[in-house]
Amino acid sequence: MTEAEYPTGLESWGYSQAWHERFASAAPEGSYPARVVRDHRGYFRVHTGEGELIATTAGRLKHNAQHASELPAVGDFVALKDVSEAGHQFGRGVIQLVLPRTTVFKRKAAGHLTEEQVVAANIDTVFIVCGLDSDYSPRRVERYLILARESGARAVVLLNKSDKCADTTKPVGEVAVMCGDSPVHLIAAKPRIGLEVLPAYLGAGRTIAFLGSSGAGKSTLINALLGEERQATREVREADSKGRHTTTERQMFRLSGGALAIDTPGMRELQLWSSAEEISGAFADIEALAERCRFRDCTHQSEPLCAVRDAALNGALDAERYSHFSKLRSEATAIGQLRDVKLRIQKKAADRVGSKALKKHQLVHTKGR
Ligand SMILES: Nc1nc2c(ncn2[C@@H]2O[C@H](COP(=O)(O)OP(=O)(O)OP(=O)(O)O)[C@@H](O)[C@H]2O)c(=O)[nH]1
Ligand SMILES: [Mg+2]
Ligand SMILES: [Zn+2]
Repeated sequence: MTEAEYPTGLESWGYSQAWHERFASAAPEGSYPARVVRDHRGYFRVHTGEGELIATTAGRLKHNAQHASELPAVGDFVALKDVSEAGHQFGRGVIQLVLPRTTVFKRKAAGHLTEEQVVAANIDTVFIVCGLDSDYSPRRVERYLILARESGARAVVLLNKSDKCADTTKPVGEVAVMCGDSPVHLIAAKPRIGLEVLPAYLGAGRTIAFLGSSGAGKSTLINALLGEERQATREVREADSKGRHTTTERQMFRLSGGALAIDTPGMRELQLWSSAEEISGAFADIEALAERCRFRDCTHQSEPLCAVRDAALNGALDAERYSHFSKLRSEATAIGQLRDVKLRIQKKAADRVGSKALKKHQLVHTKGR
């Protein structure tokens, strides 16, 4: 327990009495609260409410982490030890502890089979940004929506570059179907069309994150909200509208209205980190159809008397939506199996360590006698 003073300045970075209580009940003596505002891969920038420090992660925190996802990420509130030395341009801190997150957007780490990666933490609203140029992909929006739902944050889809799209009714309709009760807005960040819908999400102290593929216009949006060109942006490729991975680090900005906005690099891979059940939950229309399947645990692939497959065959269910559902579900099943294998391996290792410790303990005892 620490009797830390309430850091008033940190409120402008989203801190609150509730966070202070979490901090006070968990933080080590002599540490103080801060928020991670930039991930430099390997080290961080944190804001203490009074200023920014460069921070590293305490060895003990790294050592005790079971998963990479327990390590600090942009948006996290942390307990920090100040190790600044006189004469250095920047203050230095060591992150002792990550406070329990209220929401967290995760994905399966690119290239890793079973490691999850935190994209942003403690966010109120996830903006899924999708360009309506030739990079438009409703299937990608769907993947983002699934991850956003699991994050605990509210998801909002921003269909950007409306100025590049002659007929917006088709994409808006398509995305609205999969969105359920998540709002969809049609905007154009560069010519600043439709941006008047955004302030409703940007109250003081609220945290929002912009996610989406490279070139979708996330940094352009951040600049529009900041009212200045703080983030670099770059033309997309002529041929296929793909972005050039201009933003390379996750970073949080304070907007003039007091909201905190996180810009993220476009993701090359967006693999799911969900169970098959979570996937099904995201496809409400398919769930409804599934009630008429012959088997309760029907996977809607090859079982007889499957209402979902029948609907896809006779056109009542969009065939493309059915095939996307099947693909995501089998991906999720595979990940679920890998996750189980990993858990079994971890448990075995823990048991081994446990029995070693027991032996050592017994040894000490026999010696002591
Ligand atoms: N026509 C048009 N172009 C836009 C719009 N929004 C963004 N762009 C352009 O799209 C290109 C890519 O925008 P960025 O903001 O760099 O994209 P990003 O999502 O930040 O991309 P990464 O940082 O690579 O992930 C830039 O040339 C922008 O000027 C828009 O509404 N209309
Ligand atoms: Mg960018
Ligand atoms: Zn079925």
